[in-house]
Amino acid sequence: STYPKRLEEWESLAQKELIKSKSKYKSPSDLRTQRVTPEGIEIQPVYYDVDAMFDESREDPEMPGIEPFTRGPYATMYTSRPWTIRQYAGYSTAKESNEFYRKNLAAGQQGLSVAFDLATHRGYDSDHERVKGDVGMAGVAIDSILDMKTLFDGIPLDKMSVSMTMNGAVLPVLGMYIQAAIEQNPDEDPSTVMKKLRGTVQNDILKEFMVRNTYIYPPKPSMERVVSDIMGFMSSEMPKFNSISISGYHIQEAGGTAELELGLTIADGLEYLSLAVDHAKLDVDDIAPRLSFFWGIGMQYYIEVAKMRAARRLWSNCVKEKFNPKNPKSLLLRTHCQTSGYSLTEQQPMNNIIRTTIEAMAAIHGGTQSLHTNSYDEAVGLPTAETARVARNTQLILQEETGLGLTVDPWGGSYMMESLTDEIYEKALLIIQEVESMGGMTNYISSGMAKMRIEESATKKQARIDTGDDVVIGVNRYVRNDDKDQEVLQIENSVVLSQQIEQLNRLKGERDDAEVEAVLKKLEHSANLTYNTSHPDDPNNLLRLSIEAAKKRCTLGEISFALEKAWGRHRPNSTIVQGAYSAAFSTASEAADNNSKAEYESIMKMVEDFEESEGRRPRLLVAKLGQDGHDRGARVIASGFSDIGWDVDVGPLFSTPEEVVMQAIDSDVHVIGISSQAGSHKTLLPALKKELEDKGASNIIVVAGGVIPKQDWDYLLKETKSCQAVFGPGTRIPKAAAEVLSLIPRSSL
Ligand code: SCD
Repeated sequence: STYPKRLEEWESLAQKELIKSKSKYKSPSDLRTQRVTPEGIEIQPVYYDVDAMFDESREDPEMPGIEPFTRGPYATMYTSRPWTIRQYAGYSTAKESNEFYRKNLAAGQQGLSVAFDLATHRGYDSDHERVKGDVGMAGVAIDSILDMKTLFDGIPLDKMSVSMTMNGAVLPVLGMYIQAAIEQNPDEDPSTVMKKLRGTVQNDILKEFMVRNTYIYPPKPSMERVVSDIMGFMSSEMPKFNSISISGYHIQEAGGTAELELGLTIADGLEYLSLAVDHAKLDVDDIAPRLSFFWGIGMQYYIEVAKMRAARRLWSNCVKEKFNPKNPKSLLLRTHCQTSGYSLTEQQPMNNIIRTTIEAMAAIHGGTQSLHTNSYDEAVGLPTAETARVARNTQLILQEETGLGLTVDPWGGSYMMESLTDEIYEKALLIIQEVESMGGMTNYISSGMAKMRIEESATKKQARIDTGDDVVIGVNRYVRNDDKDQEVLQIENSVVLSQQIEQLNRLKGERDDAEVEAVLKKLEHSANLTYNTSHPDDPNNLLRLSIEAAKKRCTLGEISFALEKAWGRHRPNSTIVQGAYSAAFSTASEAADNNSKAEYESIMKMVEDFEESEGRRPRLLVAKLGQDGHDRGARVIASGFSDIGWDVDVGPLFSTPEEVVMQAIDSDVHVIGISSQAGSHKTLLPALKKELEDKGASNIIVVAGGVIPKQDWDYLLKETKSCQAVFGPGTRIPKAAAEVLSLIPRSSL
């Protein structure tokens, strides 16, 4: 027989061990189903290279720095330059964020990564009525160039590499950043300063429409005018700046599997290149080398390393096939990584340090260029100075104490890793082909397919946790109830707000109104043009005009609104995925906890009893208040409750308390469930309660969930009585559904 002898020998040994240990697995092949990943990959008990067993003559091995770059974009990788330690941060005012950045740089951080608040993301000045609860909460508030100059005070922008996570309001933010750099160097020619700027802007609007939701304008002008003009302008004026950071991170955070994250993100990248080449008539070799990527790194260690290796091979092969560039750099996938926020637990927060360390190692073994490690308190709020230090030190220790960087692609050649890399490559390629068959990513997103796939995956993921199929220590196994409350950073929203308004008034008092008017008119005029303005010399190029607007002291809200007048604001529609949650309970593996199935059935029965006694099902409105667009939690709750038998309405994103109350009354719901992830709960929940009272609808129950620190529970439940229950992160859906149901007063009792 040609069956390798050692393999036979292994199988018989393994069989003996299984019998001896009285394992529930009857034969070695049963071990394969021990762990099926959410991607549907069966992790094998042992990998081997069948070909090598028969044939000693091996192929020329892949090498780092050489096409298709599976093993890394650079030949020497960390052996000559380690990854950049780049911690994402920003909060409250520009002044406070600036102080924080300077301290971090002094303590070993190597590059900046700016987090903006949600008002800024969505193109509103801090004094706009829709953003009262959002100013300064989840990032730094930027209204004008004055704030931008403060943010980088004492940090030389012609030297420091700066990343900015901005997508919706990317034009005013870039305009202000570039003008701030120019004003830092008054003796130099502006164009010389721009040529020195190093960094990255996220500018990845496609994934905003899929998952992150901080868009402003509809897809067409967002792509054909905003992204396109930025790519065009940067390609010649700012050649060291990465014009897009194409993000899979947010797809993973939204509950997407690794194959979805990889496939959809590479497809996004191909769509941006098509936009540059076909629409903007730019040269692929002027654009592709400055596209960069961004991955989320979760707890599936092997899968994450394989995903990063497959990503480089995929990008290289796809770009070559579709665009045939001449510059080898056009095929290089360079990436930033961030450890997973999703994997962090509120319970036993110290465990998060361990999770983050393992994820950081996966990013490093995957060959990342730049890395952010999360702080262990981020399941409940923004990091404190103390927890941010632990997160940064995690990277310093990995970089300087361990020797992890001494070998390039240490997993290369491992039977397991090479096999997983191939497998994920193939799975992601199928997704890319599905996208291409629908005419590219813009069409795929507008058809609703992208969102549907991600939400289905998110709902299944939640069900894997709720059934116990996926173990999360402290959440569904080894649970303890004696956790001390975690101290969290408290931001005084009203203080930030009043400082921002003061600064805005100062700006408006000092500037030349006629000049402001004139440049805003130019922006609006350009937005109404129908031809391609991406060429850097075009006087109507929107980034060129945004720099001029920043120079003339236009505010972020004014610049955004000038464009909004021409394009309008994008309004998303919302549908709920059905059946995915309950399906996971019926197919839960043997490893799943049987009690969880019984619990699930008993809560379905409670809902039926409710319907019998009340004449209708319990009805829930799931709503999001303010500019917080993180809607995975809200959508998973909506799907889960609906599968359990509730009638569920999902309110539109970015609602005001008034709008939520109106919808609740119109739909005659029993309960409003508010999902809050961005820190505005202390402002907006009391406002919601007041509105319910004003409208005579205090009978409607309010419950809240999401990222709400324990310290705030009393304020919400007792002091202001603005809701009747709060559910922390990691609450299992059946438990929440039972508790909420018990809060509804029965008319028949
Ligand atoms: C690097 N270089 C080498 C080398 N390694 N040269 C020789 N040998 C080696 N081994 C060179 C590179 O070519 C480059 O020069 C320079 O050194 C810098 O290296 P780099 O690899 O480009 O690293 P960096 O400058 O750090 O850039 C990394 C990315 C960049 C390319 C990935 O785009 C980046 O920093 N992205 C960060 C994005 C970010 O912070 N995102 C946060 C998102 P040249 O340039 O001259 O070639 C946060 C977020 O969204 C959170 C969630 C949310 O808010 O919703």
